Amino acid sequence: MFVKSTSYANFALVKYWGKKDSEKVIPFNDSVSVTWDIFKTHTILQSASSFSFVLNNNPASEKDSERVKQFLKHFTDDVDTVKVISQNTFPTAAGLASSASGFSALAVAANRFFNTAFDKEQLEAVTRKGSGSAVRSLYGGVVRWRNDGTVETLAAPIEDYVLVVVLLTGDKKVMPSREAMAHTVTTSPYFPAWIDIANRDANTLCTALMEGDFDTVGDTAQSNAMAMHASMLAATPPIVYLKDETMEVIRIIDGLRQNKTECFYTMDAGPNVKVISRKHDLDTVLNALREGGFSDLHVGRPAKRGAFIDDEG
Ligand code: 2P0
Repeated sequence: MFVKSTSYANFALVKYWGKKDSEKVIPFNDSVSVTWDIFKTHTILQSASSFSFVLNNNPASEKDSERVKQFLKHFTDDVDTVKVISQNTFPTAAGLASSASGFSALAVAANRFFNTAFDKEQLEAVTRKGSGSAVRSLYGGVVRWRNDGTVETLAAPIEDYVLVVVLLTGDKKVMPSREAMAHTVTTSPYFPAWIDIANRDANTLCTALMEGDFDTVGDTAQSNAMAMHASMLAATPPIVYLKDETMEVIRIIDGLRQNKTECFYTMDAGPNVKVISRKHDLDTVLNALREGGFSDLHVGRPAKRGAFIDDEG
Protein backbone atom coordinates (compact mmCIF):
# COMPACT_ATOMS: atom_id res chain seq x y z
CA MET A 1 0.00 0.00 0.00
CA PHE A 2 1.22 3.53 -0.73
CA VAL A 3 0.11 7.16 -0.65
CA LYS A 4 1.82 9.99 -2.56
CA SER A 5 1.42 13.65 -1.72
CA THR A 6 2.79 17.01 -2.80
CA SER A 7 3.04 20.31 -1.01
CA TYR A 8 4.56 23.73 -1.60
CA ALA A 9 6.65 26.10 0.44
CA ASN A 10 5.00 29.21 1.79
CA PHE A 11 6.81 32.46 2.55
CA ALA A 12 5.46 34.73 5.24
CA LEU A 13 4.92 38.46 4.70
CA VAL A 14 4.25 38.76 8.44
CA LYS A 15 6.49 36.23 10.15
CA TYR A 16 5.86 33.58 12.75
CA TRP A 17 8.60 33.94 15.36
CA GLY A 18 8.07 32.57 18.86
CA LYS A 19 5.79 30.01 20.51
CA LYS A 20 3.63 30.79 23.52
CA ASP A 21 2.81 27.08 23.82
CA SER A 22 5.67 24.87 22.62
CA GLU A 23 3.82 21.63 23.15
CA LYS A 24 0.75 22.56 21.10
CA VAL A 25 2.79 24.93 18.89
CA ILE A 26 0.68 28.04 19.39
CA PRO A 27 2.45 31.22 18.21
CA PHE A 28 2.75 34.47 20.15
CA ASN A 29 1.74 36.42 17.06
CA ASP A 30 -0.39 36.15 13.94
CA SER A 31 1.50 35.38 10.73
CA VAL A 32 0.40 35.81 7.12
CA SER A 33 1.90 33.96 4.18
CA VAL A 34 1.55 33.21 0.50
CA THR A 35 1.95 29.64 -0.72
CA TRP A 36 3.99 29.62 -3.95
CA ASP A 37 4.04 27.08 -6.75
CA ILE A 38 7.83 26.53 -6.67
CA PHE A 39 9.87 24.67 -4.06
CA LYS A 40 7.85 21.52 -3.64
CA THR A 41 8.08 18.44 -1.50
CA HIS A 42 6.93 15.08 -2.89
CA THR A 43 6.30 12.48 -0.22
CA ILE A 44 5.52 8.78 -0.42
CA LEU A 45 4.37 6.63 2.49
CA GLN A 46 4.54 2.92 1.81
CA SER A 47 4.14 -0.31 3.76
CA ALA A 48 7.47 -1.82 4.83
CA SER A 49 8.93 -4.29 7.31
CA SER A 50 10.56 -1.56 9.42
CA PHE A 51 10.53 2.24 9.78
CA SER A 52 12.83 4.21 7.51
CA PHE A 53 13.00 7.77 6.24
CA VAL A 54 14.70 8.58 2.95
CA LEU A 55 15.25 12.30 2.37
CA ASN A 56 16.43 13.51 -1.03
CA ASN A 57 17.52 10.00 -2.08
CA ASN A 58 19.64 9.36 1.04
CA PRO A 59 18.88 7.78 4.40
CA ALA A 60 17.92 10.71 6.64
CA SER A 61 19.97 11.61 9.72
CA GLU A 62 19.02 10.01 13.03
CA LYS A 63 17.67 13.37 14.24
CA ASP A 64 15.46 13.90 11.17
CA SER A 65 14.26 10.28 11.25
CA GLU A 66 13.30 10.59 14.90
CA ARG A 67 11.42 13.84 14.23
CA VAL A 68 9.40 12.18 11.45
CA LYS A 69 8.79 9.07 13.54
CA GLN A 70 7.51 11.14 16.49
CA PHE A 71 5.30 13.09 14.10
CA LEU A 72 3.73 9.92 12.68
CA LYS A 73 2.86 8.80 16.20
CA HIS A 74 0.09 11.42 16.11
CA PHE A 75 -1.54 9.27 13.42
CA THR A 76 -0.80 5.70 14.50
CA ASP A 77 0.53 3.47 17.27
CA ASP A 78 2.35 1.40 14.68
CA VAL A 79 5.08 3.50 13.05
CA ASP A 80 7.35 0.52 12.54
CA THR A 81 5.81 -0.66 9.31
CA VAL A 82 6.12 2.41 7.17
CA LYS A 83 8.77 3.78 4.84
CA VAL A 84 8.77 7.53 4.26
CA ILE A 85 10.35 8.89 1.08
CA SER A 86 10.59 12.63 0.79
CA GLN A 87 12.05 14.65 -2.06
CA ASN A 88 12.51 18.41 -2.05
CA THR A 89 12.90 20.27 -5.31
CA PHE A 90 15.12 22.83 -3.54
CA PRO A 91 17.90 23.00 -0.91
CA THR A 92 16.73 21.56 2.43
CA ALA A 93 17.05 23.59 5.66
CA ALA A 94 18.45 26.72 3.98
CA GLY A 95 15.68 29.09 5.02
CA LEU A 96 13.56 28.02 2.07
CA ALA A 97 10.70 26.63 4.13
CA SER A 98 11.48 22.96 3.51
CA SER A 99 9.91 22.05 6.85
CA ALA A 100 6.67 23.78 5.81
CA SER A 101 6.28 21.88 2.54
CA GLY A 102 7.75 18.73 4.10
CA PHE A 103 5.47 18.42 7.13
CA SER A 104 2.33 19.53 5.31
CA ALA A 105 2.95 16.91 2.60
CA LEU A 106 3.63 14.30 5.29
CA ALA A 107 0.51 15.27 7.27
CA VAL A 108 -1.94 14.89 4.38
CA ALA A 109 -0.27 11.65 3.29
CA ALA A 110 -0.35 10.21 6.81
CA ASN A 111 -3.98 11.22 7.31
CA ARG A 112 -4.85 9.07 4.28
CA PHE A 113 -2.32 6.27 4.79
CA PHE A 114 -3.34 5.60 8.40
CA ASN A 115 -7.05 6.30 7.75
CA THR A 116 -7.22 8.80 10.58
CA ALA A 117 -9.67 11.04 8.68
CA PHE A 118 -8.78 14.08 10.79
CA ASP A 119 -10.98 17.08 10.03
CA LYS A 120 -9.58 20.56 9.25
CA GLU A 121 -8.89 21.60 12.86
CA GLN A 122 -7.48 18.22 13.86
CA LEU A 123 -5.16 18.09 10.86
CA GLU A 124 -3.96 21.65 11.53
CA ALA A 125 -3.32 20.87 15.21
CA VAL A 126 -1.19 17.87 14.27
CA THR A 127 0.58 19.48 11.30
CA ARG A 128 1.86 22.42 13.32
CA LYS A 129 3.46 20.00 15.77
CA GLY A 130 5.66 18.86 12.90
CA SER A 131 6.51 22.44 12.05
CA GLY A 132 4.53 25.55 12.88
CA SER A 133 4.78 27.13 9.45
CA ALA A 134 3.65 23.85 7.82
CA VAL A 135 0.09 24.60 8.87
CA ARG A 136 0.08 27.47 6.34
CA SER A 137 1.17 25.15 3.49
CA LEU A 138 -1.97 23.05 3.94
CA TYR A 139 -3.64 25.80 1.88
CA GLY A 140 -2.94 27.77 -1.29
CA GLY A 141 -2.91 31.55 -1.72
CA VAL A 142 -2.90 33.88 1.28
CA VAL A 143 -3.08 32.16 4.66
CA ARG A 144 -3.34 33.75 8.10
CA TRP A 145 -2.32 31.68 11.12
CA ARG A 146 -3.66 33.42 14.19
CA ASN A 147 -2.14 33.57 17.65
CA ASP A 148 -4.98 31.41 18.99
CA GLY A 149 -3.90 28.61 16.62
CA THR A 150 -6.70 28.98 14.08
CA VAL A 151 -6.01 29.19 10.36
CA GLU A 152 -7.93 31.01 7.65
CA THR A 153 -7.45 31.65 3.95
CA LEU A 154 -8.01 35.07 2.43
CA ALA A 155 -9.49 35.53 -1.03
CA ALA A 156 -7.12 38.41 -1.79
CA PRO A 157 -6.49 39.51 -5.40
CA ILE A 158 -2.90 38.30 -5.77
CA GLU A 159 -3.17 36.52 -9.16
CA ASP A 160 -0.58 38.81 -10.73
CA TYR A 161 1.93 38.58 -7.86
CA VAL A 162 5.27 37.01 -8.73
CA LEU A 163 8.03 35.76 -6.48
CA VAL A 164 11.74 35.87 -7.26
CA VAL A 165 13.88 33.86 -4.87
CA VAL A 166 17.43 35.15 -4.94
CA LEU A 167 19.39 32.10 -3.93
CA LEU A 168 22.62 33.21 -2.29
CA THR A 169 23.45 29.94 -0.62
CA GLY A 170 21.98 26.47 -0.29
CA ASP A 171 24.09 25.84 2.82
CA LYS A 172 22.46 24.62 6.01
CA LYS A 173 21.35 27.45 8.25
CA VAL A 174 23.45 28.72 11.17
CA MET A 175 20.82 27.63 13.69
CA PRO A 176 17.57 25.71 13.11
CA SER A 177 14.49 27.97 13.32
CA ARG A 178 13.00 26.07 16.23
CA GLU A 179 16.08 26.67 18.36
CA ALA A 180 16.56 30.24 17.15
CA MET A 181 12.96 31.11 17.99
CA ALA A 182 13.23 29.77 21.53
CA HIS A 183 16.54 31.59 22.01
CA THR A 184 14.97 34.88 20.86
CA VAL A 185 11.96 34.45 23.16
CA THR A 186 14.15 33.87 26.21
CA THR A 187 17.03 36.30 25.62
CA SER A 188 15.94 39.16 23.34
CA PRO A 189 14.78 42.37 25.06
CA TYR A 190 13.06 43.24 21.77
CA PHE A 191 10.83 40.18 21.82
CA PRO A 192 7.82 41.80 23.60
CA ALA A 193 7.92 44.63 21.04
CA TRP A 194 8.08 42.05 18.23
CA ILE A 195 4.80 40.46 19.36
CA ASP A 196 2.97 43.81 19.25
CA ILE A 197 4.50 44.79 15.92
CA ALA A 198 3.67 41.49 14.27
CA ASN A 199 0.06 41.37 15.47
CA ARG A 200 -0.45 44.93 14.24
CA ASP A 201 1.32 44.19 10.92
CA ALA A 202 -0.92 41.16 10.31
CA ASN A 203 -4.01 43.40 10.44
CA THR A 204 -2.44 46.07 8.24
CA LEU A 205 -1.18 43.52 5.73
CA CYS A 206 -4.47 41.62 5.41
CA THR A 207 -6.40 44.85 4.79
CA ALA A 208 -3.83 45.99 2.20
CA LEU A 209 -3.86 42.60 0.46
CA MET A 210 -7.65 42.59 0.24
CA GLU A 211 -7.73 46.18 -1.06
CA GLY A 212 -5.02 45.53 -3.65
CA ASP A 213 -2.80 48.18 -2.00
CA PHE A 214 0.54 46.78 -3.16
CA ASP A 215 2.56 49.66 -1.75
CA THR A 216 1.31 49.09 1.80
CA VAL A 217 1.76 45.32 1.40
CA GLY A 218 5.41 45.97 0.49
CA ASP A 219 6.08 48.49 3.25
CA THR A 220 4.52 46.24 5.89
CA ALA A 221 6.25 43.05 4.75
CA GLN A 222 9.68 44.71 4.57
CA SER A 223 9.49 46.28 8.03
CA ASN A 224 8.09 43.10 9.48
CA ALA A 225 10.98 41.00 8.16
CA MET A 226 13.45 43.54 9.50
CA ALA A 227 11.68 43.65 12.90
CA MET A 228 11.96 39.86 13.17
CA HIS A 229 15.66 39.99 12.35
CA ALA A 230 16.13 42.87 14.80
CA SER A 231 14.62 40.74 17.57
CA MET A 232 17.18 38.03 16.78
CA LEU A 233 20.09 40.46 16.50
CA ALA A 234 19.33 41.66 20.03
CA ALA A 235 19.41 38.12 21.46
CA THR A 236 22.35 36.98 23.60
CA PRO A 237 24.36 35.71 21.80
CA PRO A 238 22.94 37.35 18.64
CA ILE A 239 21.52 35.25 15.82
CA VAL A 240 22.71 36.61 12.48
CA TYR A 241 21.15 35.00 9.41
CA LEU A 242 21.67 37.90 7.00
CA LYS A 243 24.87 38.19 4.95
CA ASP A 244 26.60 40.93 2.98
CA GLU A 245 24.96 39.66 -0.22
CA THR A 246 21.55 39.91 1.48
CA MET A 247 22.16 43.62 2.05
CA GLU A 248 23.32 44.06 -1.57
CA VAL A 249 20.04 42.60 -2.82
CA ILE A 250 18.11 44.85 -0.44
CA ARG A 251 19.91 47.90 -1.89
CA ILE A 252 18.95 46.83 -5.42
CA ILE A 253 15.30 46.46 -4.43
CA ASP A 254 15.30 49.79 -2.57
CA GLY A 255 16.74 51.39 -5.73
CA LEU A 256 14.00 49.88 -7.89
CA ARG A 257 11.30 51.11 -5.50
CA GLN A 258 12.74 54.63 -5.58
CA ASN A 259 12.46 54.48 -9.38
CA LYS A 260 8.78 53.48 -9.14
CA THR A 261 9.16 49.76 -9.84
CA GLU A 262 6.77 48.13 -7.41
CA CYS A 263 8.55 45.34 -5.59
CA PHE A 264 9.63 44.45 -2.07
CA TYR A 265 11.87 42.02 -0.22
CA THR A 266 11.56 39.59 2.67
CA MET A 267 14.01 37.22 4.38
CA ASP A 268 13.41 34.23 6.62
CA ALA A 269 15.74 32.18 8.82
CA GLY A 270 18.56 32.40 6.30
CA PRO A 271 20.36 34.88 4.05
CA ASN A 272 18.36 34.23 0.85
CA VAL A 273 16.09 37.04 -0.28
CA LYS A 274 12.56 36.64 -1.62
CA VAL A 275 11.48 39.51 -3.83
CA ILE A 276 7.82 39.99 -4.62
CA SER A 277 6.52 42.08 -7.48
CA ARG A 278 3.84 41.81 -10.14
CA LYS A 279 3.89 40.35 -13.64
CA HIS A 280 4.32 43.67 -15.45
CA ASP A 281 7.45 44.47 -13.38
CA LEU A 282 9.03 41.02 -13.37
CA ASP A 283 11.52 41.64 -16.21
CA THR A 284 12.67 44.92 -14.66
CA VAL A 285 13.29 43.15 -11.34
CA LEU A 286 15.11 40.21 -12.94
CA ASN A 287 17.30 42.48 -15.05
CA ALA A 288 18.28 44.64 -12.06
CA LEU A 289 19.20 41.56 -10.02
CA ARG A 290 21.25 40.09 -12.88
CA GLU A 291 23.01 43.41 -13.46
CA GLY A 292 23.86 43.40 -9.76
CA GLY A 293 25.56 40.03 -10.20
CA PHE A 294 22.80 37.76 -8.87
CA SER A 295 22.04 34.98 -11.32
CA ASP A 296 20.58 32.14 -9.23
CA LEU A 297 16.99 33.35 -9.51
CA HIS A 298 13.85 31.24 -9.14
CA VAL A 299 10.50 32.61 -10.25
CA GLY A 300 7.20 31.45 -8.76
CA ARG A 301 3.52 32.30 -8.78
CA PRO A 302 0.93 31.97 -6.01
CA ALA A 303 -0.16 28.34 -5.64
CA LYS A 304 -3.90 27.85 -6.04
CA ARG A 305 -3.90 24.96 -3.58
CA GLY A 306 -1.84 23.66 -0.69
CA ALA A 307 -0.88 20.09 0.24
CA PHE A 308 -2.75 17.39 -1.69
CA ILE A 309 -2.80 13.66 -2.38
CA ASP A 310 -1.28 12.82 -5.77
CA ASP A 311 -1.87 9.11 -5.98
CA GLU A 312 -2.53 6.03 -3.87
CA GLY A 313 -2.77 2.32 -4.30
C1 2P0 B 1 7.82 32.02 9.04
N1 2P0 B 1 9.87 30.97 9.92
O1 2P0 B 1 6.80 32.64 9.38
C2 2P0 B 1 9.04 32.14 9.92
C3 2P0 B 1 9.94 33.24 9.47
C4 2P0 B 1 11.25 31.29 9.67
C5 2P0 B 1 11.34 32.76 9.66
O2 2P0 B 1 8.23 29.61 10.46
O3 2P0 B 1 9.66 25.30 15.38
O4 2P0 B 1 10.28 25.60 10.91
O5 2P0 B 1 8.98 23.90 13.44
O6 2P0 B 1 7.41 25.57 14.40
O7 2P0 B 1 7.94 26.50 11.18
C6 2P0 B 1 10.30 28.60 10.38
O8 2P0 B 1 9.95 27.97 11.54
O9 2P0 B 1 9.45 26.32 13.17
C7 2P0 B 1 9.41 29.76 10.26
P1 2P0 B 1 8.85 25.23 14.15
P2 2P0 B 1 9.35 26.49 11.61
O10 2P0 B 1 7.85 31.36 7.98
